[in-house]
Amino acid sequence: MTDATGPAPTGRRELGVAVVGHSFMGKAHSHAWRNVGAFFPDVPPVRRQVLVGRDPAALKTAAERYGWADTATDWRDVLTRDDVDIVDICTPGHLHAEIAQAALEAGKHVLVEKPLANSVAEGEAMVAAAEAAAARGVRSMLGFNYRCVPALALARQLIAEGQIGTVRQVRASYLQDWLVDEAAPMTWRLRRESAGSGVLGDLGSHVVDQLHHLLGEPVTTARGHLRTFVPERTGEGGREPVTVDDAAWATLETASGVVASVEVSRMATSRKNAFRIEVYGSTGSLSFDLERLNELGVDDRGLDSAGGVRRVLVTEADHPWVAAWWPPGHVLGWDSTFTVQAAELLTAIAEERPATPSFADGLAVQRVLDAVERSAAADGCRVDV
Ligand code: SOE
Repeated sequence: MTDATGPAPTGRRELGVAVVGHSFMGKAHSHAWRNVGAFFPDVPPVRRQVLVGRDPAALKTAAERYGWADTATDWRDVLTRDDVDIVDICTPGHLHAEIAQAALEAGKHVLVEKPLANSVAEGEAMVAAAEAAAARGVRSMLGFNYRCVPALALARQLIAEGQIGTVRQVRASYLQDWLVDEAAPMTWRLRRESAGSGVLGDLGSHVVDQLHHLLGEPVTTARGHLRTFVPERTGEGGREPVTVDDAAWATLETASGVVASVEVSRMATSRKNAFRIEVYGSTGSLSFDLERLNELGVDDRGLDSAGGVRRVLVTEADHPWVAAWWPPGHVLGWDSTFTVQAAELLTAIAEERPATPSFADGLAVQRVLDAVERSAAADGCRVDV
């Protein structure tokens, strides 16, 4: 039972989930809500209660395929339902702020897909709503799911332990090619009013969050360059201008002086989901490739060693979250990150504590993306975040 004062103590009570949206991320999150109890039996049990979508026919098909008990065509309907405790927002970015604030006000725990919002101002309002709701025991979390990759969690541990010395520079890229064909149709992701930005917010948000998470400190300055290679595409109503970036480049600096070169693109022919990050320290380095997500390249034997980079298969029981899955060597998939993410939120709810990444973590990323756009608009000059 949720009311304006906040949710009833959860303990082991079954929690009802509503997911808003049933496209790519709605499918990934449905998969996670279906499986989380099997791999993380200590979290509160969940019931896939309501799937929300606008098109009744497509919604019915998705609810049946993904195993949802009920459907709704208006997200507002789930906010008054006592059988819904968690609202999981998998919509285009322009709806994140309105739905999240209303759900938090209604006493629902909220998970929202990245990026947090389409602007810093929207993000600030969401953080204020999350902080007010937290005072009533209502939890909120942002879907930077790559924090749930065991290899990246291990990288964060190794950096924090000083295993590669003082970090000086980072190379990071997130390259896809699903827009390289000029005949690829218009989508909401290519309209500023629905997506807020292009690849910068879609993939660049993951890169910036990983910089914050791995390094444990904020990005403070940015130099940026944006490019739209295909200026118009064909939508349902004919030709339309593309009003967001197809590719983005940035040079970022952190509070301690680390310099990161970042490149994100949806036009990188042959790259499918190539999120790669390399961290270079004073005595070693780490390297990761999402298309080989169970592996971490590690050189931690110091400068006097000719050892070089070794391939660590991050599937041992003592590696982050791996014990919940399979024996060593039985590798995980991209989808596992969403199941771990769901478990992290459910654990925070049960333990009555904040969940991470928080909306504030998302706003920190939003501020960096905004700085990149401000720099790009000023011919790439260095700007403060
Ligand atoms: C989620 O893991 C994700 O990175 C999305 O955020 C991207 O939009 C998608 O292209 C790949 O998967």
